[in-house]
Amino acid sequence: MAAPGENLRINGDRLWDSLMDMAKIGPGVAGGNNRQTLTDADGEGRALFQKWCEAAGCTMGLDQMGNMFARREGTDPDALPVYVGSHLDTQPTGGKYDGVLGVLGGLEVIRSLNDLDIKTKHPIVVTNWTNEEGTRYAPAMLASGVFAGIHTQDWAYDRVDAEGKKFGAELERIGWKGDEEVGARKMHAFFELHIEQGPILEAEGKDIGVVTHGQGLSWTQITITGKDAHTGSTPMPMRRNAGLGMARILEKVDEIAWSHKPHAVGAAGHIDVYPNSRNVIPGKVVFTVDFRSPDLSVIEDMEKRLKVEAQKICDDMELGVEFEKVGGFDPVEFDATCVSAIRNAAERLGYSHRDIISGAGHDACWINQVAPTAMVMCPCVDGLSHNEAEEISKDWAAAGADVLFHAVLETAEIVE
Ligand code: HGY
Ligand code: MN
Ligand code: MN
Repeated sequence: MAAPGENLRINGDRLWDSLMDMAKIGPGVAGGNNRQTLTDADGEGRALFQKWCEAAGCTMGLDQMGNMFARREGTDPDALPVYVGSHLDTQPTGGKYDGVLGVLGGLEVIRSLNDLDIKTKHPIVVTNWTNEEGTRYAPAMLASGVFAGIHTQDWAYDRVDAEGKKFGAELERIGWKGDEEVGARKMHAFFELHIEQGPILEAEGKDIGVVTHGQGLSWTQITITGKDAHTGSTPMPMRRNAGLGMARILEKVDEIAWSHKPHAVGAAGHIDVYPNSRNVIPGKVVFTVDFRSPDLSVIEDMEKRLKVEAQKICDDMELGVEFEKVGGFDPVEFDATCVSAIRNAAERLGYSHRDIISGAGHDACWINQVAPTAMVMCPCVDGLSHNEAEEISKDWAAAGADVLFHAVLETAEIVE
């Protein structure tokens, strides 16, 4: 199969302008974004993405989880399409590039093919996956998980946010619930461009990360019950302080992750304290422990030790404790042929690159179960992400999109 010529490049200025225009929708308070899934801002971002795709000559498909599919026809309508995409939803204090670079990088591939009047045998489909972040509705990668048959659609529709609003109702409310059956689409391959969200590429001066694997993830929600009481008049021996129990457990979470250095990680990002009043001893806390590692046996060991240690701490403190697994996926190995297409593209284009394991979870981790899948990463400043100060350079964005362009072209087969 003919490889694309090394001079074939995307339009970096146009990609950057689109990133900046999308960033205006659902702005944060510190220069980033708060465009959480199924909010009105999410709906606005979807509408802008659809407008751009239609202006680029694509037809838009929409499935029952709100996943969007912008299709550019190939010369062989029966050939399975090459999919390319990521997510437009953001964290509450998110950056402008997490997910968005992958969706608009895919759109830039289409725009560049149009500019260059290149035809491909396989159709190409740019995808926006609903609720990748898993903030408002756990778990992360929810809609790509339904697409890959990991979760049922009914279970996904019943997920509730902190205000008790159901996923299915909110998807309907913003007007982005489609008719297509989720997962009915078959793919020739799937590629996802994403910022690294870690420090390795920048530290090593590499333009491109060739993602060979994704580390696994485990989310355990823990509910501790003690007794609300007055912080002033309740003697220390009488207290059943759920907040203190959580603090001791979080110390153990850190200890457990460090015991598997250098790769394992652990923390709790979601913490709800009840009644969360300055002069009431917390009678209840609910928090989610996030453990990750490239090694499944390490994840299983961390989950097991967490339960044993948390149960012991709560028993000693006469606190109640419940555990619920609210998210997780095993470590992922991406498709060797797709990974080679990305590595070859970086070589051909003269970009410095290195193989890398993704520290964050991505929709590609689930799609990898139903189609040949790989990812390409670009560096981000100080490795910072899930922070409004998330930043990349225009050159990094263009290099990542160039590599995506070549990998997609090689897989979709240029028709001379
Ligand atoms: O949690 C993750 O790794 C992803 O950012 N949703
Ligand atoms: Mn992401
Ligand atoms: Mn993210």
